[in-house]
Amino acid sequence: MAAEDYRICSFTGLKIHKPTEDLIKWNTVTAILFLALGGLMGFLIALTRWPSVHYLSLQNYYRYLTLHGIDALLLWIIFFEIGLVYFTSAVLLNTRTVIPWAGWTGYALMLVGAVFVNFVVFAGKADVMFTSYVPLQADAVYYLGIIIFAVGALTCYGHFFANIIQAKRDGAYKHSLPLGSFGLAAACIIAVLTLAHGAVIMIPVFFWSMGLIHYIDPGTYRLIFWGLGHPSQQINVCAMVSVWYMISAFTVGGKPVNEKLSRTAFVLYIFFINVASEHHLLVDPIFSNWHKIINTSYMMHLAVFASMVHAFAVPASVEVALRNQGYTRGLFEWLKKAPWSNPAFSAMALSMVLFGFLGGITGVIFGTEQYNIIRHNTFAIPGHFHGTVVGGTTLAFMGFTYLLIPYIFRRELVMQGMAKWQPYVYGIGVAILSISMMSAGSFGVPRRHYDITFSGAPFSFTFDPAIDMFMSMVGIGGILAAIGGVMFILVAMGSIMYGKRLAS
Ligand code: HEM
Ligand SMILES: [Cu+2]
Repeated sequence: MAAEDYRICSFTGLKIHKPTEDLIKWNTVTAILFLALGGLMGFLIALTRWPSVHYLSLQNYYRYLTLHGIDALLLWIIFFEIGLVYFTSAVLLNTRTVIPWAGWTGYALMLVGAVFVNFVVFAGKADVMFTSYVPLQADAVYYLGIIIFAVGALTCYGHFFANIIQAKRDGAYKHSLPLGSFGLAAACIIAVLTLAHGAVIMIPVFFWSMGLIHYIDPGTYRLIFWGLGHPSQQINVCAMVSVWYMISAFTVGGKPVNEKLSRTAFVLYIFFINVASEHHLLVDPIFSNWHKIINTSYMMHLAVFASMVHAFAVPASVEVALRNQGYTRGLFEWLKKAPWSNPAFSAMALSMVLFGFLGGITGVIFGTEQYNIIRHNTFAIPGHFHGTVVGGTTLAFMGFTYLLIPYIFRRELVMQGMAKWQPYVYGIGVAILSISMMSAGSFGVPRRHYDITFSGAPFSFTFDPAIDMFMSMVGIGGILAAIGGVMFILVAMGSIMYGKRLAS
């Protein structure tokens, strides 16, 4: 590879390969655009669940809810992760992407699949929501789109391994990968397992939607679907935790206090996360109690333990780095002097707090068999996962975008005053949204429900009046989160398009 294909990053000193840079740029921008669309849908459905606003029509509520899940959880997160794949397997190792054309092929497949799915949902032919549980049936184009997208994603996650093997040959690293890359390696291993489950279930369902297979067993569908659905959240967790370590390193020079321990924690994710998938099936009658309890009350805690390790290791890396910079007065001077107005840093810090306290703790509670029976399918569940994937992963990725803009796009951030506040506005909005969803859910308010007054139903039912307050707070938290989201899109896209160009 010719030397002129590389440049040296003036911020990090990393050697950056031109094709790698382009792949990161395109995947990141695509991710941000899908976040914008998914976020808009989230805003509209939050307004709909606010009882005195009840904004969307019945049909559009379910349609936009489907699109919200797909665009926000699948497309924003995975396109961004593919950007991270190239960042950690090439840039971070000072080496190159070995097969750029495979990267572009993967990207093109993902984009085609994404467009198919968006198109068919907007056309009203796939109001099946994110889980597309059988026997709800969507148009065949929907499943085809998902399959094409998944093949593309698999190509790109697979590219990670090609890159690190080549990097090893080139002598880019000696014994083992740096922690940021190691975490993404865990993510990519889980991704391969996950996408295999996806293929096992989505391909038959695609044939079923075309009338070539006549029956898909709903219980089997749910089991295999969650072999896809739950581990894919663990891809997100691995990628998010890697981003935490990388942001700590890039913003304050943080190094893991005990790297072996952090690596072991990533390995625990790989081994134990699939069995934890069963927490989605705790009310399903097809598994024995023994089975459910072993999987969700014992095995799952080994994965949770891994998160606890990271939850101490990342703040410790920040503390040690800041103490080394001389902030040693008292117990907490380092915390006070941390770069709170750097949006990459504050996004990471808030992401850890929201992920841990709102997403993590509630996940452990809702994942026990005893508790799940009264929380399953209530509004508390989206409350939990807006703590994990929105407060946690999305906020961490937003923070990393603030680093990619100077390092990869070579642009200065525009509207820096707004950027400084963005993580706080978004984080507080998501916290209000998530807490009020969980509060309403604890009074039994169902998720994915258009009309909880049950107007026109043969039997009347009313919830405890307290839920009016919580459901209104869902709207208010949603508005605040949407404002924070718009601030992010403005700063990110504004900088990418109009930011002052930085010398390499
Ligand atoms: C402006 C920010 C957001 C707002 C206001 C918002 C609001 C909502 C609301 C109100 C629901 C529940 C709908 C219901 O059950 O009635 C929901 C569901 C959901 N949200 Fe969000 N959300 C936001 C951002 C995100 C992001 C960034 C992600 C992914 C990373 C996400 C993933 C999901 C998923 C997967 C569902 C479940 C879809 C389903 O049940 O099929 N949300 N969101
Ligand atoms: Cu799960």
